[in-house]
Order: sequence, then structure tokens, then C-alpha cells
Amino acid sequence: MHILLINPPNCGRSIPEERYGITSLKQIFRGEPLALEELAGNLLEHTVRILDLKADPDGLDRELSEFQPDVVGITGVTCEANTMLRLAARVKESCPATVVVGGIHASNDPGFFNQATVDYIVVGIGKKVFAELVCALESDTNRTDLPGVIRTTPGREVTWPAVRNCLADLVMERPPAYALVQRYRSHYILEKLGITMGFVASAFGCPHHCLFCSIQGQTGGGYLTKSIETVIRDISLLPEIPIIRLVDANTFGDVKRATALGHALLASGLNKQYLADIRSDTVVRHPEMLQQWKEAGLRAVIIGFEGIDDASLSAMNKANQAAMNAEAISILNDLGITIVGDFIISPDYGEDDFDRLDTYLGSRQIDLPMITVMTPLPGTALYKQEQHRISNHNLDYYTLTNAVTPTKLEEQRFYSRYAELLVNSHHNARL
Ligand code: B12
Ligand code: SF4
Repeated sequence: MHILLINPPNCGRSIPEERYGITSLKQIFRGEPLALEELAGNLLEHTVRILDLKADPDGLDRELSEFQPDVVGITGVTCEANTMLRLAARVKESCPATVVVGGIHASNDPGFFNQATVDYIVVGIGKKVFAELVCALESDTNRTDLPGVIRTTPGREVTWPAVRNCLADLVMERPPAYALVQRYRSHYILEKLGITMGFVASAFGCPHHCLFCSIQGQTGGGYLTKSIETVIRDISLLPEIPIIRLVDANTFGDVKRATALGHALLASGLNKQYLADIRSDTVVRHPEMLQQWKEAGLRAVIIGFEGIDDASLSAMNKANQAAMNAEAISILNDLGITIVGDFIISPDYGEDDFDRLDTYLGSRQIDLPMITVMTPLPGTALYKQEQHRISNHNLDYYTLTNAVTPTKLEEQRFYSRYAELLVNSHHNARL
């Protein structure tokens, strides 16, 4: 079969830019579409191409007419969901391919894609089941038993066989097909910082249950880790790339395994630098593990600090405390590990709240603060809680940099303060 896997173009929209000309709040990152590389890695029996529209925005028509795909797979996050549907419609207009969608939005809100232009929706990890679906399509077998696979039924509610979410779904014996994006490699840099990065997945899901987080949808709430050998193998498949971003939501969710991975990285002689996500409480409880990872090449950690006091952390079900955040910052500063710190501002923020966060960020060494707006992403616990307050239902704006519930401050003032916060906190930004 000819299978075309598509990464949507950059497509989130920005309220502060459109309404108030504030351009600094739109975050544009670039990176390889690892989801598609993982899927392609398990489709070795077929001819597969990856089209990254973030790197090649005008490539769709050319690819459809040259490659003539039998199956088109489209990935995407929530702010890309409308674009995914538009892409599906363009595919259907130009060829008879079967269209399959998957990824974080499809997993959290599958009903959104129950449209005539989409044939199948895949919920969850997908690497194994997508290959099974392709096999069924090739042999013209109508399978209704594939876990997490939905045959669309526009106008009717979607149902699907329960998602498996087990280690076999990671298909570890088959590595991501990194070679399929070789032609785009030069695009995968952080331009502002001049850093080239490669992506490797070492763990899926997270053992925690923060109210706003959509990661639960990836694994149905489970936490699955790749074997140490698999992670080392995947990293070594990117020999030219000096910095590896472990894209896991939580690389250190199983401390015993993370410690073993740290040892293995050190012993491997790979000589790379790493960026990885960790919780602040894990840093505080296991500083020795961070020391060991530092020796293995850990350059920076991404920490979801989210709030600056216990009340806000508890309202987010973060199961963590402000004191832990403070202690983690100090441990990481002492170890010389760069901190990328995520903070969430609420649309309910008043002047005092902005002042307090500004002061907090000004008085701590967080190398690269990332500030997002609390967003009720469909499928999350926060969405259930806040859905009656949502004033903007257009998913193009669900970039986590727009308020989709009403702001307490006058809207323009809210975004001015948000922009000011970023400028103030990015004086000495580094990674
Ligand atoms: C790497 C990454 C990026 C890269 C993406 C590279 C790319 N695709 O082009 C970059 C840096 C570009 C990026 C950008 C953004 N990101 Co991002 N990103 C991530 C991160 C850290 C890892 C994603 C990843 O590669 N995972 C590994 C792969 C293997 O797993 P996966 O994506 O789940 O895919 C598996 C399954 O879902 C399934 N699957 C996926 N797609 C498909 C398709 C088909 C057909 C099938 C069958 C199956 C399938 O199979 C895959 C293999 O098992 C996640 C957090 C996380 N840990 O997941 C956030 C995350 C996905 N990003 C997020 C956000 C918000 C953004 C931005 C909006 C940020 C911004 N404001 O700019 C932008 C969106 C892009 C845009 N502006 O248009 C949110 C999404 C929340 C949501 N529900 O929308 C996440 C979850 C982080 C968070 N804060 O919670 N991101
Ligand atoms: S925010 Fe982080 S710790 Fe909380 S559930 Fe999501 S990935 Fe896990």
C-alpha cells in the first residue's frame, strides 16, 4: 500500500495578535513529527512517505498527485483539529484514499472527527493498531474489533472497541523511521536560540492526573515506558544531532527505571545533551538521580511549576506544593541544570495576580519561563468543569496562548499584562 502521513502546517490563531496587534504571544516551535515517524516504523511492508506541512506548507497537491496514496494518515493537536479536517477534505477531493486521523486531539475528543471526509479515527498510542488497520484495508477485510479504532458514522455517536494501552502497542522492536524526514532536517531548529534538536520518545502517558492536562488521553491514564535498550538504540539513530529532546510528558515517572536509563546513557558513550520533562517533587525527592543524569548529559529540564502558591496548585489537582517548586529550583541551580519552567495564568487573573507572578519570576533563576493560559481542552477534567464558561469554541484558538473563557480584566489589558510578563521574564532567557 502507498501510505502518506501528514503533519499539519502551523495553524493556531492568536487573539492578542488579531485584535490588539500583540505579536509576541504566538509561540512557533519547529520539530520533527515523531508520531508519524513512529507509525511509519511499523509499516515496513508498505511504501510510506511523510509530508511535513510545517516545513513544506505547499506540498500537499504535489504529494497527492505524485504518490497516489491508498491511505492518508493525519496527526495533530487540538489547535490543529480544524486544519486536520480541512486537509481530509482536500484529500477526498483529489483521490480515493482512505483517510485516518489520530494523535492527541483524536484521542481526547474522537467525536470531533466523526465527519464524512474522515474514514477512521484512532484513539491512543496507535503504532500497532494502525498497521493492523492498513493490513485489513489491504485485504479488504472489514474489521470492527481493532482496539481504539473508530469507523466514522457521521450524525451518530461514536463508539469503539476498548483501547489496549499495553507495552505491545509501543512495538519497540521497530524504531521510528527517522530517515523519512531527512529532507526536512534543516527545518528542525530553534531559530531564536540556534539549537538543532532531535526527538526521541522514551515513555508514554503519566501517572498523575492534573486537571488541565490532555496527556491522559494518550494512554487512557496509564504510564508505559520503552526498554532502556530501545531508548539507547533510538538515540543512536540520530548520530549527527547533538541535542536530544526526550518528548515524554514525564521521563522520570518511574524513578527506578529513570535511574537505570541515566546509568545507561552515561555508559553508552553517546555523548549527547538531553532535554527532558520532570516534576518538581521528583527533583526534590531524588536529587542524586539528577546529579547522575547531569553527568550523563542532561542539559535542561522542563518542569510544569504551573502556579506559585498551594491554593492554585491544589485547584489544578497538581498534587504538589509551592515549597517543592522552590526547592527544586534551588537544587537544579546548584547542579547547573537549565530550567524551562511552565506556568499557567488564569483568565481570572487580576492586576495583583500578574504582579505576584512577575515578582516571583524576577526573583528566581528560571532560565526559560514558558507561560500559557489555562485552557479547557476537550476531553480533559478541566473541560468538564469549565465547559459552561467557554466563550470561544473555535479550536484554532486552543493554542494555550489565548483565553477561551472570559477574562476578568478587560481583554486588551489581560493580553498586555501577559505580553509584559513574557518580556520581563525573558531578559536572560537561555536553554
Ligand atoms: C514535540 C511536541 C511538539 C512539537 C511537534 C512536532 C510536530 N509534530 O510538528 C512542536 C514543538 C512543533 C510542538 C508544537 C506545539 N505544541 Co506540542 N508537544 C510536543 C510534545 C512534547 C511531544 C509530542 C510527541 O512527539 N510525542 C511522541 C509521539 C510518538 O506521541 P504522540 O504524538 O502521542 O503520537 C502517538 C499517538 O498519539 C498516535 N498518533 C499520533 N498521530 C497519529 C495519526 C494517525 C493517523 C494515527 C493512526 C495515530 C497517531 O501514534 C503515535 C505513536 O504511538 C507534547 C507533549 C507530550 N509529551 O506528548 C506536546 C503537546 C502535544 N503540544 C502541545 C501544544 C499545545 C503545542 C502548541 C499549540 C504550542 C504553541 N502554543 O505553539 C504547538 C502546536 C503547533 C502549532 N502551533 O501549530 C500540547 C497539546 C495539547 C492539546 N491537546 O492540544 C501537548 C500535549 C503539551 C501540553 N502542553 O500538554 N509540540
Ligand atoms: S501536567 Fe505533567 S504531571 Fe500533570 S498529568 Fe500532565 S504530564 Fe503528568
